[in-house]
Amino acid sequence: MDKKNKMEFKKEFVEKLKEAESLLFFTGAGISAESGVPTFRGKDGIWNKLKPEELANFNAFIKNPDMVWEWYQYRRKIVENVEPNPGHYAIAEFENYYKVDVVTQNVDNLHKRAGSTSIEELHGSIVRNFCIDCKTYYYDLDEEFENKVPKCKKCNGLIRPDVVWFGESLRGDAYPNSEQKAKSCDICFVVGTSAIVYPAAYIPITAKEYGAYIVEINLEPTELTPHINYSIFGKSGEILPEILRIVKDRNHN
Ligand code: BJW
Ligand code: ZN
Repeated sequence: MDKKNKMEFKKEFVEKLKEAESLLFFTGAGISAESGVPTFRGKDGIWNKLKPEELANFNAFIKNPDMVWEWYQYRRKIVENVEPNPGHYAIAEFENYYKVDVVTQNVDNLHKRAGSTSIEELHGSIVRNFCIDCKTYYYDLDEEFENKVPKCKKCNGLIRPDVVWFGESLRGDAYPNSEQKAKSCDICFVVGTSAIVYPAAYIPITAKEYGAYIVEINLEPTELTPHINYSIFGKSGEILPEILRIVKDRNHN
C-alpha cells in the first residue's frame, strides 16, 4: 500500500499505542470470516439457516448425536482447509513489540496456527473431542466417523467435540485466566464479535473497568459499541495489519 493510501487512525489511539506495554485481543467469529469460516449471526451467519438450540447444546446432542456430530465434522473440515488471514498474523506479530494475550471465543485454532503464543479458548476447540462418560480426549478421529458419532474405546460412551455449548460452564481456568488478562492489559481490542454471548462478553467490560483503552474492530456497531473508546468499522484482516504498520514504522524509523 503506498503512502497516500495509508489508513488514518484517531490521534488519541495512536498515543495510547505508543504508551502501551500490554495488548489484549478479544476475538470472535468475524476475525476468521476473511479466512472463509462462516460467522454465527448476521446476514452470512450459519444460524440464519440452522438454529443454535437444535445444535449447540447438550440436549440436542443426546437427542440426535449423529446429526450434531455430522455438523461438527462439516465445520471441522472447513477450518482444516482454510488458512489464518492477515488479521490473525498481525496479532501474532504484535508479540515482537508488546506483551500480547489473545482471548478468543473461536474454536477454529487459527490464532495458534498464525503463531500467537498466549491464547485462552473460552469456547473450547473443534480439533479436540472427549468421551462424555469417562472424559478421555480424542484428537484425530478417522474418516469413518464422518456421519456417525464415534464411541469411546475405553467405555463405549459417546464422543463429543470439546466446544462449549449453551448452558455449559466454560472449561477449567479459561475464564479466570482471561479475566486476569483483562484486568492487566493497557489496550483491549475487541475484534469481530457481536459480543452478545456471556460470560465471554464480560471480558472487554472488565478490561474497561480496570482502566484499559477499548478499541473495537467490526463491520458494524455492536451491543458493546456505546462502551468503546474507539470504534473502527471495516474488515479486521485489513485494519489490524494497518495498526501493526504504525507500530513497525515507529520502531524502524
Ligand atoms: C467482522 C468481519 C470482518 C464479520 N471483520 N468483523 C440471557 C442473558 C444473558 C445470558 C444468557 C441468557 N440466557 C442464556 C444465557 C447464557 C448464554 C448466553 O450468553 N446467551 C446469550 C446468547 C443470550 N451463555 C451460555 O450459555 C454460556 N455458558 C454459561 O453461561 O454458563 C453458565 C451456566 C451454566 C449452567 C446453566 C446456565 C448457565 C456458554 C456460551 C457458549 C457459546 N457457545 C457458542 C458455540 C460454540 C461451539 C460451536 O462453535 O459450535 O460459541 S455460541 C457462538 O456464539 C459461539 C461463539 O463463540 C459465540 C459468540 O459469537 P461471535 O464470535 O460473537 O460471532 P457472531 O457471528 O455473533 O458475530 C460475528 C461478528 O463479526 C459480527 O459482529 C460481524 O459484524 C463481525 N464481522 N466479518 C470484522 N471481516
Ligand atoms: Zn469413555
